[in-house]
Amino acid sequence: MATTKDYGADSIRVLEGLEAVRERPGMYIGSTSRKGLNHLVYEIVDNAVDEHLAGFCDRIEVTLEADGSATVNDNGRGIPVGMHEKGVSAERVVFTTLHAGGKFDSDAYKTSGGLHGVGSSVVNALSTYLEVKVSREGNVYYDRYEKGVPTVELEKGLLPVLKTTRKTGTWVHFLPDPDIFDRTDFSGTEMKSRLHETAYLNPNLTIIFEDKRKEDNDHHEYHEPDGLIGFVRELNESEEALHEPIYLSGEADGIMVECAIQYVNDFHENVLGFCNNIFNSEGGTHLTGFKTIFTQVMNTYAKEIGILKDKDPNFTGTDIRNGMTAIVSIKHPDPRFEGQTKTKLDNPDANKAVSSIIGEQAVLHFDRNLDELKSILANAERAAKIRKTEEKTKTNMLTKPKFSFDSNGKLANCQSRDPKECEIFIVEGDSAGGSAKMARDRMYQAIMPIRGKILNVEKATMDKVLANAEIKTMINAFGCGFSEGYGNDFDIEKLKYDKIVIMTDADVDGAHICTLLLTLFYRFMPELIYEGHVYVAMPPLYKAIPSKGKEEYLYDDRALEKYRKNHKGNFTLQRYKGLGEMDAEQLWETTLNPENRLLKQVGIEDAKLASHTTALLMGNDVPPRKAFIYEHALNATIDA
Ligand code: 1YM
Repeated sequence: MATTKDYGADSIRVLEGLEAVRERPGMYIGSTSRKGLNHLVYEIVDNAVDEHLAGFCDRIEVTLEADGSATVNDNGRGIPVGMHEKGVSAERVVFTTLHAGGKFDSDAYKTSGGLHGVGSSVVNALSTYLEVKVSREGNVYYDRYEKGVPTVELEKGLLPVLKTTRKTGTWVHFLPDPDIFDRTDFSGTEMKSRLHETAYLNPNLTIIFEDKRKEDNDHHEYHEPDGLIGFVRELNESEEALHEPIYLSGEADGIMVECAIQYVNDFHENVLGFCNNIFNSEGGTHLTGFKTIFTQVMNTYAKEIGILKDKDPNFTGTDIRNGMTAIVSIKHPDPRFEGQTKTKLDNPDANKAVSSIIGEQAVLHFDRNLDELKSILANAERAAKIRKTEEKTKTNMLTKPKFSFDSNGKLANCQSRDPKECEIFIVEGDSAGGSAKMARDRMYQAIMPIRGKILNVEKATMDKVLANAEIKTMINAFGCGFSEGYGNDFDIEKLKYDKIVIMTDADVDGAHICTLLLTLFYRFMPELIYEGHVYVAMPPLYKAIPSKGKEEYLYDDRALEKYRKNHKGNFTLQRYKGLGEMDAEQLWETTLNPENRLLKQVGIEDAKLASHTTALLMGNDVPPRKAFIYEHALNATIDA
């Protein structure tokens, strides 16, 4: 096929648009880390899901090819290939124009994609090559691009035909551009989780995932006819459920509202919000509406049944949601998001619609299911009791003199008081802690050694958590308090360190301590993670000492492999078992010095995975925990 020729003024403008994507990829896909890489696939999948929502597609295949490329295939109508007003095939417009065509932006429910239909052209711009086959009107049409630039010559603006077919659908195949991404190996684990989630949110859709990069192909078929009910069941699979999941749904003001609820015999709440199939990690108006109306309905029942007397104060929202797992999913024709990360829904009418549908449907449901109602209210009563006791504990704690972290001798603080430049290292073990104290830049780096395992916060109650000396010291050192269901005293503005760095050994115990710390932050100080303050230090695994030339620290097995390949001549390999094996100088050089060290930023956007994992991690099995740490570390972005 011939290569690109003259595309006229319009196309030049188009290409300039895609150039902007290549210049600032983060603006379009969030980041160029592995997370951003996976996003490329989700963008294409989301278009296929839109086609499903439009009622024309019930099967999507996602394949991670052995050579690092990816293929997404659907059985919808096929992207339109006819002449667009711009003088080329509509397909070309879709793949080369940012915000492709206002026409589909405004169509109700054509909004499953997180980036509102801009997806195809963004993926195209960030791919070394991208190929499209559209099966439509009896033909298979073909197009191809390199870094967003078409390489197929059109005949009177129209696409070449490869062959005839009776089928319809769209096939997109692309290779992410290594010039753009930090790494180009998709995370299969994360992708499977997201595709499974999409299947739960779209009960009539089947998604087939295949990973051909592995020796024995990883093959999964996701079809979840029970939808949100199945989703809630999965979230609660390792818990003791108090009743069958409750499903409520309806439509108000053009907004579709769906919700599944199930209580478990545990004390935390897990309420997740989705808008147009996209997870909203920071919640938003749909969740506010849900929480407010549900609290109101349950308090009304509590008074009606006599669990609360007229003079009693109402249960708080957190009392009511004690042990609740819920998913609220809405379809909104024009979703708006708040904040930088665009993960908090902002439409006021979403609050109203959810409130109206859930208010009405919950009453219809509980009027007919009194036993369920009673067990949920009994749960709320228990929570209220605990809350009252804990409020007392907290008051007592606050009236006692504040413990100072200087006096308990643990924290070696830094001299600077400018949070923007300060870092705190939480170091496993007294010996590594001692070396770190000597090695650090005491102007900016604070060291807090922790001994062995901290308390398992997932299972412990609030007063135990607060009574734990190491946790107390940590909360005190960070300076912003802590939040939990029972009141929110956390203030990120008061954080005294820009970076909180977990520094544990690269072994199972280290992984365990790291997990416990992440759980503590996730449960009681989630903003630390959301705002990107939490990091995991990656000390080197090896030191290569060549017979001639400079010694080199190697941070993982990949680095070792590379060193082996590139290094000519003999070298001795020293393997580090733990931080304690390094002297102060080595520790500075490898792990503390911002010039050389490798830090991985911890992120929790995918709270489904996180909340799932937190529960999973706190089981008695060590292997899943270890897997989590490794997966987390791999997904994290490197802070160079
Ligand atoms: C593997 C990726 O993109 N499928 C897909 C996309 C479209 C349609 C069907 C489609 C939409 C419409 C009409 C419409 C898109 N079309 C457009 C545009 N799969 C994938 N399947 N006919 C077909 O929205 O009216 C953009 S996406 F703009 F050309 F209509």
